[in-house]
Amino acid sequence: MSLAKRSRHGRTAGIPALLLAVLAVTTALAGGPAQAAEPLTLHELAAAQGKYVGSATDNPELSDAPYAAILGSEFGRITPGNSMKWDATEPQQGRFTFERGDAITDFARAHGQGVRGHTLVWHSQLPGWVAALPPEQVESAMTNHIAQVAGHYRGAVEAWDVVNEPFNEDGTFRAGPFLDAMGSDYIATALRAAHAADPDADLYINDYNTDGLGAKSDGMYRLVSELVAEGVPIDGVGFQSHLAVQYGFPEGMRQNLQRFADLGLDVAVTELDVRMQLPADPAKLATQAGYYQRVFEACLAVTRCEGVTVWDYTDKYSWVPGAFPGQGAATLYDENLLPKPVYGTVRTALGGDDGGGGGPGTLKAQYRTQDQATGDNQIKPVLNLVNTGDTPVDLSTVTVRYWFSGEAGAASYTTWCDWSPLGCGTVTHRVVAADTPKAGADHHLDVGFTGGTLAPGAATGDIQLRLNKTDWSNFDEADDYSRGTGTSYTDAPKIAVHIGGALAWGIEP
Ligand code: G2I
Repeated sequence: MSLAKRSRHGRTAGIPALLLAVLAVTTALAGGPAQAAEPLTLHELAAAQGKYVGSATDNPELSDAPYAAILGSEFGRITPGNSMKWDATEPQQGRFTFERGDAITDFARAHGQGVRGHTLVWHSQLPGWVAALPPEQVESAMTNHIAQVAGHYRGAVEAWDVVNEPFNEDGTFRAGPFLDAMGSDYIATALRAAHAADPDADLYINDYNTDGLGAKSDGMYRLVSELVAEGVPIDGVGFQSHLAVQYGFPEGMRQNLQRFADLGLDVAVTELDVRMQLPADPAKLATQAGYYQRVFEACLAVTRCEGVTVWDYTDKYSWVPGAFPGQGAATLYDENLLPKPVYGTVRTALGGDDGGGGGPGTLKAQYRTQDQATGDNQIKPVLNLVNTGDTPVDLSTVTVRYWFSGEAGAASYTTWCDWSPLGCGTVTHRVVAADTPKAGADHHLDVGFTGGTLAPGAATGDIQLRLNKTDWSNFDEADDYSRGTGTSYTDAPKIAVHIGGALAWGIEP
């Protein structure tokens, strides 16, 4: 909607970030201090193009300080994952509780963020008393709920998911107390009640599996076309975008968003994540990165697309493993709150660098073996690091992990650098025991550098490493997580590279 409306929350307007970007460029042109500018955040990158990047969150997570720091800095809008739902706000008829939702709006205000209110009318997380009402009382219960909740958050919420998930997969209306009592008119009634309670909020209908063209999104299209024609107050349509690598990318997502925009409505991606069957592997992660990229590109390509919200930004708090046992790895940050390579993909899709000045995704590890003996008393990995980014990487911020199993014998190790064009004096090496030992990975060789810079496109060349147990007992390398058999260099996704503590390459065991 209008910029004037949006400027209620400073961070959601595009202008400050644009200015910031201009200032950063100006400083560089003026030959200012060599110190690298702070990379723009995801939200700042998006805001420079008139969009927002948001994240879902929830009350228990806000007491996790490192989590909250990233939530507050990297994202421009937040959505309460649970605390504004009916069961949270009106657990008993007429008794309203706003403490948890207020904690979310307080957090947003303190961090200059907007809030997507979620959600006023939904068949799920609905307290039992609603379904138990006689049909003739459902409408007044619904309009009262909306008046109280949207009224309470008036001025604090940018946009409301007024009606959530009203459709079946075939595009017909989903059954529930509201449809049963009022027919599909409940949707218009809910929108009118929300408009009366908060005339400034953008009012959305939100659903999943409507992201691409198909029967379900056709149902949504028919509904909102009628609402617009009838003058019902509706501002936008939300596309949840809970995707999975095993189900393919929604067909025609950009065209789908555009046809709703062409009705004169805003659109938004409201709950993006891309799950996969665990364990993750390079092929699944590549598919996932492609899906994230295409979703962001679709939003950027549609002028009326307001922004993209991820359904929490870290695997630490993703809903996926709880709802789909065996699946996960669906978000941008790992369980240790480190940005994953897909974070860099999203940055690039938003027109930024992939993490900036040593950020994620700028180094890759290659590996070759010169050790065909898997049962002797030494392990001899040869590594090559390549700078795939467009900024120099300070090697003193880089660490590399090669995982192996120690087997029986001494628990202490000796490590060696046999040769490197960097000079073995600049290469540090030690063996670290895993906190959580895994098969083939109860230890790793940890490699670092005392200094040096790797220019864009440059490679370190051979780093020839060797380790043994102090009792010189044998290894069985055949099952070692990071070991490969190739004698010439290939990309090594099972060797991890961290830059400044953030995972830049590889998959941990
Ligand atoms: O299911 C994913 C999302 C699909 N679209 C609508 C969203 O509202 C929905 O969000 C999720 C929350 O992220 C979960 O956190 O909605 C789930 C329930 O439908 C939420 O899960 C529930 C658990 O099922 C409960 O056991 C738990 O008590 O979260 C509750 C609060 O943590």
